Amino acid sequence: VSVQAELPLEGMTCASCVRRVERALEKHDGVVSVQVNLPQEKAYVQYDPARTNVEQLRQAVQGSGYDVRLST
Ligand code: 9UX
Repeated sequence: VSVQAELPLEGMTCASCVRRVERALEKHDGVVSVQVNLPQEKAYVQYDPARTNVEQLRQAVQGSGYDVRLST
């Protein structure tokens, strides 16, 4: 089972940023697939909710030097 999260990113301004965020998320446990859209500043992450969650994904993004805008 996997679900999709749409993460609003901050601090990405070039294609290398996109690759960094993608790689950080791709190697994260439980992540199935990642697509980062630069103009939208969004990461679309397919993940297994039994193995990870949005907060952990957010920490993975932060570990790569970027941030996820907190939404309510
Ligand atoms: Mo591009 Mo991103 O020169 O942190 S890698 S702006």
